[in-house]
Amino acid sequence: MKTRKILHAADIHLDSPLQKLDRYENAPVEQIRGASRRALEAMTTYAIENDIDLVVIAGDLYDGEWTDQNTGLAFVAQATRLSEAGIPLLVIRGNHDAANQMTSSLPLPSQGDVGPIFLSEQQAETRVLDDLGIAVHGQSFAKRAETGNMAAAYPDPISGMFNLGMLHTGLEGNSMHATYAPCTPQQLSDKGYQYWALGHIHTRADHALDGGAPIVFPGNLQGRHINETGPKGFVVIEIDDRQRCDHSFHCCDVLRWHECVIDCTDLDHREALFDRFEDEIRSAIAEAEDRLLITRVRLVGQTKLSSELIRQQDALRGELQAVGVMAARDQLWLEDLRVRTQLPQSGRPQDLDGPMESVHEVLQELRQSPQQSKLIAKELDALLRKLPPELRGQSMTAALPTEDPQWIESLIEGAAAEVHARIQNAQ
Ligand SMILES: [Mn+2]
Repeated sequence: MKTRKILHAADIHLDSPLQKLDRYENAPVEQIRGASRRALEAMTTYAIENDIDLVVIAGDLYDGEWTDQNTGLAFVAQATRLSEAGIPLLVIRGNHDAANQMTSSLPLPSQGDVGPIFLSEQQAETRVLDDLGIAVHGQSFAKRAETGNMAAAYPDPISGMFNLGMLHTGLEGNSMHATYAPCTPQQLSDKGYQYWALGHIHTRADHALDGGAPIVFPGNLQGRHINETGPKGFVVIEIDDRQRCDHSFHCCDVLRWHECVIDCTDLDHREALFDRFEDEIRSAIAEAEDRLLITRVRLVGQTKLSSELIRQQDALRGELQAVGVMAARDQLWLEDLRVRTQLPQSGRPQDLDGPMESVHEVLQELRQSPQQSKLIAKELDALLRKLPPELRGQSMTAALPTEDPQWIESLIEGAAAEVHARIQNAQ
């Protein structure tokens, strides 16, 4: 039997709503809005042009109930392209698109002996693709919170075939994700399949045990916000005639989220910061090839410019944007600037006494106590409530995100810099 190729994707979250984009000015909203659809198209094109024999999508194809049928139609269009190219497609539902979460559906291409595109949510099932020597085992989520070990009830492998298990799971769970369909890599490995095609965790990872089958999260197909940085795409599995496989990652994202951390230690003038930023941006742009790069700049380290950088954040944002435009034209958008620098220990006021000492102590207390930052948030919320209703909308909460501890932290550092500078000037 010739080499067979399976494309494994997950967590497409088609048309997932844009979070908090309205808080930004000049955001490339249309490009971001259309990104998940265009990534799905790019994945489909790859499958057609690279002789893929089977495509599997391991859950969360949809972000949830469609706002209108165009989301469903966008998937129908790509499923039809695969069908016309003779490439079977199998999909399981995850927590976001669990059977009881989705009230609308559209007709999809029929696949003859392969059966419907979506696997059952009633029980685990096996689809046998005889001509490929591949057996796919899997089950869709019936409801959002599938908290039992679904894999335990998966069928035994079919000997002589390449057995692939599709599962939407958080494995043993971690603090970042709710635990859905929990199971351990050992339990999956013991099943005796040749490959586990997982979905749910948006960061790419292989949890294979030593000598065991790959247990792979391909990550999501397209990053959706600043916490989903770096190349995104799918995994291609290549199977030889003895059912052994290799797998490799291919990116198909159409825009890329990026965090640009600049260490400002020893920085003594602003131009040096611009140079460092430009270097970072040029290499990130080269790596992103011709994609739009959306970057969040985070300044860290100890520098004597710290107070100035914190106080002049708005001006600095504009300056960095200008540097970005010169380096990358319209291929770069600066999502945000977070100044998290500190004054060098030696630059801190020494031999404090009297009012200076009290000010310093108050600031230290604010920096170190989570209770204090909650108090600040409470004070701000009280002020916000006094605004007339027409001013209190979403854009105000976006501009003053009092629930974000990092934002509160930056307020404290800004205040510290301001007080420090004023006292210095008064001396
Ligand atoms: Mn999920």
